[in-house]
Amino acid sequence: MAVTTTPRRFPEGFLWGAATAAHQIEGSPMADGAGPSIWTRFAHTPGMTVNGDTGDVACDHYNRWKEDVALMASLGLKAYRFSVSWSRILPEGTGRVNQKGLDFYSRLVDELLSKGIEPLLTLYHWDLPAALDDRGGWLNRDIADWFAEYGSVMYRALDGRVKKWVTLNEPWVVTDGGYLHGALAPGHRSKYETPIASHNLMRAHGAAVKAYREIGKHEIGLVVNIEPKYAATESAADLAATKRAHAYMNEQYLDPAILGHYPPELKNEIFGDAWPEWADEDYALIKQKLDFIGINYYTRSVTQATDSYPLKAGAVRQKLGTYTETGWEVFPQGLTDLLVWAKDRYGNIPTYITENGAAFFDPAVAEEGRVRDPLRMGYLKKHLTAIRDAIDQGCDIRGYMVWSLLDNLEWSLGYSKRFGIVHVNYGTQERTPKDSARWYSKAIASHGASIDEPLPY
Ligand code: PNW
Repeated sequence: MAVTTTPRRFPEGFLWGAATAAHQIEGSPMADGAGPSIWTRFAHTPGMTVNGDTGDVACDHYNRWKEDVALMASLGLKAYRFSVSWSRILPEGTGRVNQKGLDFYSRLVDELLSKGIEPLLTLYHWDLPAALDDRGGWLNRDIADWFAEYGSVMYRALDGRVKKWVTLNEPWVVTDGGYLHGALAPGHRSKYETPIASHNLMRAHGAAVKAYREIGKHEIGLVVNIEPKYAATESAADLAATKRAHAYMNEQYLDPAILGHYPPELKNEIFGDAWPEWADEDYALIKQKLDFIGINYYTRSVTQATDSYPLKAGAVRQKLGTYTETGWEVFPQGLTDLLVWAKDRYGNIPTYITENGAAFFDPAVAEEGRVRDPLRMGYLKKHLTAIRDAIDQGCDIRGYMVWSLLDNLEWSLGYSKRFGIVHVNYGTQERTPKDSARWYSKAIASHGASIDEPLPY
């Protein structure tokens, strides 16, 4: 007798998309009256990026937005996550609005909608107006008001056409990279500044959500990067280090935004006397109802106690692991684990995977106009399967955005790392969908059913 099994499914209306960020793809950072951002300034500071790469041209998306939307439509994308460059809209960060900057995003959104692609708009993906950095940037408490002002300009211009808004992308990376280790703009290295920048990011997030409730009618959320931490050994030292690393990276931002307090490890075990006492009204501002959370997932960490500063924890490389070109272990099970963890801790808030993907060395574009990228195809297949496993365990997952639509500027690493499902020739700006893009198109068209088929090679 034939046994019939119910195929496991992605939910109705699941949003299949791809993600990018302004500084990484747009180019023309000073066009049409825009002001400089900290990334324009940082990349033009000698020694800060690999090969001195800047975002002056990037993928020239500022001029090629229309053909890029046509490309998304040809791949069958249902959603596109992008970010707005704050200093195109408010060249000084606050005050005067630059209409030409707004027009660029307005045209982009109209074009997406005309092709049936839902826009997900991120207000802050790391490119702070340089004029605000000159006034202290994320260290100045006034930034909560500046950010709410900028958000309000965007809501008034685009709410209704845009129905899914994101305040911040990855506050952990902003502070750990920008204020603690200095590898990202604005390039500071201070244990004392880091908690202040983190706290002001969260106050700005809260203020922007609050402003949205007065102006907007749709949905707004926060995007964080989560990297599940697994203890390297069962030793008390490694278990404690794992707990610290988890609190620092995974709970530091979602806890105050959703639960209204910081994990105690931040003060007691990590920052010590560098951790300020915050007023109750700050916590009230930070904790706003979120319509959804976005999670960016790339890898896990197997954690051990080290003498690193100030976390005293580090990752152990896995002898049998597979690593991408950014040195990140491929570990799909971590995505299922973290989604189940987030459901249990934060109460199954609607969740989007707002980034997931991998940098691999791709062969050059072959003569037939193909790029064979089996490693990336395998990465996507395994991670989509991991998401479906989480859905089967009751997680409310609403969509998936692959990072990234295009090969692009990987921040301080420049153009050396390629995350795109579409290859970009930086000499000619020609776009060539890689085999992973073809594979992903098929997954979208089959509503996820084809991810169970064996890979073509
Ligand atoms: C994300 N980490 O950054 C960003 O949102 C993207 O702009 C970026 O291009 C992409 O991932 C790939 O790097 C991250 O160290 C940077 O855990 C670092 C980490 C996580 C995410």
